[in-house]
Amino acid sequence: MIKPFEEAIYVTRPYLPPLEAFCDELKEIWKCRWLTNEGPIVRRFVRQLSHYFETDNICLFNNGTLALQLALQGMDISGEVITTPFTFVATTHALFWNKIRPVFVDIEPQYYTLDPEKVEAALTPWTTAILAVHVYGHPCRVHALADIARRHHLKLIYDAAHAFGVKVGGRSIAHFGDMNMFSFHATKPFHSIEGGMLTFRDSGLKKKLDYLKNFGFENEVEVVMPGTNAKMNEFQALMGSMILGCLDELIARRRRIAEIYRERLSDLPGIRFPPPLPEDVQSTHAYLPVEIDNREFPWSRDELYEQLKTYNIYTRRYFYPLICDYTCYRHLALQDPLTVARRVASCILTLPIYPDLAEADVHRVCDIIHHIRKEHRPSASGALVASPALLSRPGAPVPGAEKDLVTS
Ligand code: T4K
Repeated sequence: MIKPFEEAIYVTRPYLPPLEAFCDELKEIWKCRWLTNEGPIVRRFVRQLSHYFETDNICLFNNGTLALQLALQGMDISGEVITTPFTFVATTHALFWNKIRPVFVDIEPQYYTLDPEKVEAALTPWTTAILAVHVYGHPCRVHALADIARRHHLKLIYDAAHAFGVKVGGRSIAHFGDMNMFSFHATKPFHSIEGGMLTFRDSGLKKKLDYLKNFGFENEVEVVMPGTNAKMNEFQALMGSMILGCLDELIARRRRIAEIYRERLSDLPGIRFPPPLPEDVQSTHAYLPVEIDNREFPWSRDELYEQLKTYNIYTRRYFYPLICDYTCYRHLALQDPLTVARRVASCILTLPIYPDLAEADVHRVCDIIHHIRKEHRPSASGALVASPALLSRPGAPVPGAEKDLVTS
C-alpha cells in the first residue's frame, strides 16, 4: 500500500526566482514608479528576447491569447482558417474573435500536431491561412506545412504557446512560418506570470502590432486605429527577465524528470509515450503526455486520472475534449472525421512535470501508477477485476468505477 502524497502534486507548478532576488529587483520599479506602458524593464526584456531569438521582429503582450488575436487582426486574416481541434481553447477563440471560421483538420498520431497530408483536402476558396499548434512543444512538420502554404498562397501561423526554447535543426522555432505566438503564462516552462509574444517574418507588421496593443495611439493627440489594451507590464517583464537567465537549467531539470518517467513507465503495458522527438529537435519538455491504452491497462484514462487524485496527484487531460466538441463550437460543420484527434483526446493524460518536482517524487508517482495497475487481477472469465482494496481506498471517490468494474 503506497501512501498518498501529503502535499498535492499538480500537473505543473510555476518556477519562481528566489524571493530576495526578486524583491531586490523590484526596487528599480519602486524607484522610478514606471509600472506599465512600455517602461524600462519591458524595453530591456524586449532586447533580451531579441537577442535570445536573434530577431528584432518581436512584440510583447499581456497574455498569449490577446497576442494571437491581434496577430490575426494585424495580418488581416479573414474567411476560413485550417486549424487543429487538439489544442487549448484559446487557439480557436482567437479566430472567433476575428470572425474567422475555424476548419478543423486531423492531427498526426505520433506527436499530435496538425497532419499536413490532410490539410489540402480541407482547403476552399475562402481559406486564407493555416493556424497550426506546436502542441506540448512538439514541432509541427514545418517544412511540409510551409510547402502547402506557399503553393496555395496561404499565411502560415503557429500557435507556439508551448514551444518557447524549442529548436529545429539548430534554429529557434520562432523562425518558421509567417507568425508565431508564444505564451508566457505561469504554467509554461518559461513565464512572466502572464504574458505573450509574437515573432514574425514581415518587419512591416511591428508598427501595426504596437498600435493594436496600445489603443492605436500614434501620439498624445492621434489615434490611427481602434486598438485595444494588451500591453505587458513591468512586473511581468521583470519575472520573465529573471527566468530567462536560468532557463537552460530549468529545462535540464525537466529533461531529467522526463527521462525518469520514460525509464519507469515506458515498459508498462497500456502506457504509451510519443516516440522520442527527431534528433534535430531540441525540446523543453513542456508537458509529459502519455496515452493510456485501455486494452492493456486495466483502467481507462479517466479512471486512472481519478485514481491518481486519491493519491493527491492532479494530472490533466490536456487536450480533452476536442475544441469542436465544446458547446460554443459544436455547431460548426466538420468535413474531417478527426479520427486520430478523437482517439488521442480519449486516452491522453499529461503527468506532472516541473523543475521543482523532486526526483524522488517522480519515482513515487511512477510507483503509484505501477501499484494502481497491479491492483487488478484477471477474473475467471478473463475480464480485468479491480481489487476491493483499491476501490475502497480512502480519498476522493472514483466516479464510474462502481459501474464499470466487475468486483469479485
Ligand atoms: N494556445 C495554447 C496552445 C495554449 O496552451 C494556451 C494556454 C494559449 C494559446 C493561451 O495562452 P495564454 O493566454 O494563457 O497566455 C492553463 C493555462 O492557463 C493556459 O495558459 C494554458 N494554455 C493551458 C494549457 O493551461 P488551465 O485552466 O488548465 O490552468 P490551471 O489554472 O488549471 O492550472 C493548471 C495547474 O497548474 C493547476 O492545477 C496548478 C498549477 N498552477 C497553476 C497556476 C495558474 C499553479 O501551481 N500555480 C498557478 O499560478 O489553463
